[in-house]
Amino acid sequence: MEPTEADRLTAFEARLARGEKIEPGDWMPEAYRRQLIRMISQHAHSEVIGMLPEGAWITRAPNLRQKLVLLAKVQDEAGHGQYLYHAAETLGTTREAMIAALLSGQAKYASVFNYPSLSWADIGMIGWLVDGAAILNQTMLARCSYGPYSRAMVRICMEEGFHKKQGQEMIIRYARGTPRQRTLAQDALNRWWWPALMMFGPHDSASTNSADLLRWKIKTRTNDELRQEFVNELAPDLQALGLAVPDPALQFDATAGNWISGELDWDEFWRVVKGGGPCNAERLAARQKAHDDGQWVREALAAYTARSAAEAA
Ligand code: FAQ
Repeated sequence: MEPTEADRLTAFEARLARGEKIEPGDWMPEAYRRQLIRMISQHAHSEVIGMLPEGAWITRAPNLRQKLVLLAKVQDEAGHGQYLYHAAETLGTTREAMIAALLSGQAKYASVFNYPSLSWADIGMIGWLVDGAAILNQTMLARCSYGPYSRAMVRICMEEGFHKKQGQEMIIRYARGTPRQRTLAQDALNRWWWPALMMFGPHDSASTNSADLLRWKIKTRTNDELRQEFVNELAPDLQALGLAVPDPALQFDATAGNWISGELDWDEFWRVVKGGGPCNAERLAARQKAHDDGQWVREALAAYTARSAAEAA
């Protein structure tokens, strides 16, 4: 007798409980597939849009070494986008559909990339805070139940580790540097601290997807748990450098061993997520231009593929 949907779901959940990875050809609930496509494609878009705030500084790097480091970092983000689009394609969606959703403004991407990078110190702060936040989240995702996503995360996390170190190294140097460098580092911290905390998403109580994601071991930790770990790691390190975390309410709860933040500005978060941030329009326009400029490459590739297939027939 053919297994029913209920039998399949039970067998699927038993696999998850045993810690098995789900692979592309395996049976999976439609909601699991939809959640993964949503999350992996948003993640891919974030990597690609995330190239823009830093890419803007490649031509203004203060010396050749710094330019090489930044070039390598931005190029890594493009690679991360590639792995992730491929991982999403294993679930039955297409690159074209995902890009169309991004360019039409229908798909989301990380809110943090809708803020401008105003000084060279921002490059360091993005590396330390934004890559640092991404690593915490992605180390969790490297253990997620979907094989292609978890394997992509392993390599991505290694590269993000290098990105975080380059940012941390720069900020430590600036914090111990000239008064002008200290001011630049503090100003960058003031502007990137809250957007970095927002990367972890809304509070658990407002997180519409977490219940499904936790049930299916796509996420294994909640938005608030990861955000707390981030604040616990960053607040003392920044303060040790003499930098002030721009949160007057920040305090250490010795009983719980946690640094407790003030409340995030959730109106701002949702405004940016919904397209109303300082750079949303600029970011999408830049992606649209890159897409249009690449049209001839896609056409040439399609023509080459068609000719190769005709010759082989
Ligand atoms: N920005 O129900 P939840 C990087 C949306 S990669 C925009 O809690 P979920 C590398 C969410 O989509 C950074 N939208 O959502 C780099 C949902 O809307 P939907 C990206 C957000 O999925 C570094 C709604 O709000 N990383 O930085 C955000 O359970 C430097 C309700 O939220 C990933 O994408 C946000 N911050 O948790 C590159 C990791 N937060 O879709 C260049 C994978 C929430 O229902 C330079 N993703 N929303 O319409 C995840 O881990 C999760 O999707 C979360 C959100 C944690 C982002």
